[in-house]
Amino acid sequence: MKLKLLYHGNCFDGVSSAAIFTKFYNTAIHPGAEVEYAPTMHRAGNAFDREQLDGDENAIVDFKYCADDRLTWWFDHHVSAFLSEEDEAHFRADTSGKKFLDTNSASCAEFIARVGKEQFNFEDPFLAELIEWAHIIDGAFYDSAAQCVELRSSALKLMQVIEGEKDPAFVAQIIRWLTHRTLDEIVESQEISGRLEPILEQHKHSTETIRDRSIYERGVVRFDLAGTGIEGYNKFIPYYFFPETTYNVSVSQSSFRTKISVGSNPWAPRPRIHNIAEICERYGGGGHAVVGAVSLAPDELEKGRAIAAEIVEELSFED
Ligand SMILES: [Mn+2]
Repeated sequence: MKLKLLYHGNCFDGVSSAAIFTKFYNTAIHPGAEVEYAPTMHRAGNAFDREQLDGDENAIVDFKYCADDRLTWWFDHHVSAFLSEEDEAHFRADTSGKKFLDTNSASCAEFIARVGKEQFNFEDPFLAELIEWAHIIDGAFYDSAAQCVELRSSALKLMQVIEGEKDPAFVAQIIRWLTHRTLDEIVESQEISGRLEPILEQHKHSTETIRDRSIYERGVVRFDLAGTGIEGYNKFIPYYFFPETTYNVSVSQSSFRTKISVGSNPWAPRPRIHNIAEICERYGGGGHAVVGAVSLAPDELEKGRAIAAEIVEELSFED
């Protein structure tokens, strides 16, 4: 008996959901089943390699629905859970009682735990710590910028490893550990601490570089990372050094694009008044009300800098 479990790859909630579903399945549904894991990622056009649905039972957690009769279990909480109206109709017509969607759930992990308890009489107090952290991380319910930048908690450290790990076999190992080891025990293990060291070193380097290059004026922090080799960074760093800021605007450059990133501080003393998605859309970019980006060709650095300067001007307060 083999369960194939597809989970949202490189995502703390996806991995947590896989661990919680594993324990649920092995306790309440099919004790002794062998579980095989596969990560799944957002791709343009179609989301699935359907050949992956090769278990005796197949489950997807924290990811889009797949309208395939081989899919036996499904849990998701994303608003964009369906690739098409046909997929949604396929889900609505399902009578198995094993496919679940709740777009109001902050994390898929807590959703699986809730359904397990309410409909299958499954409850495991050991999973409470993991469920709580999936809720904080996937719902972005952080206490402070310091919590996200200093990365003191084991959950946030493990999140860094999960988000950057390229070997699915190692992530499968993390999922199995999460079913019976605490987050502290996992992060203290040799396998994780060895992987964590270079990640934390890189994080420290980008934190210091952003601190040194940032300029704060009239409610906006701006910085330019072109030429530093830094392509991505923890989006809370500007708010850690400039808690008074409402917005941040940055320019970065990689081999495949020049990027203008625009964000807003969740803890700002002066609340955000602009819709950042709307501003980015004007320059061909997009995003959400609170965070957005514009991507240009890699050699359009000067154009990117000019756009960033215009956005900074628009976001700046009068004083
Ligand atoms: Mn999720």
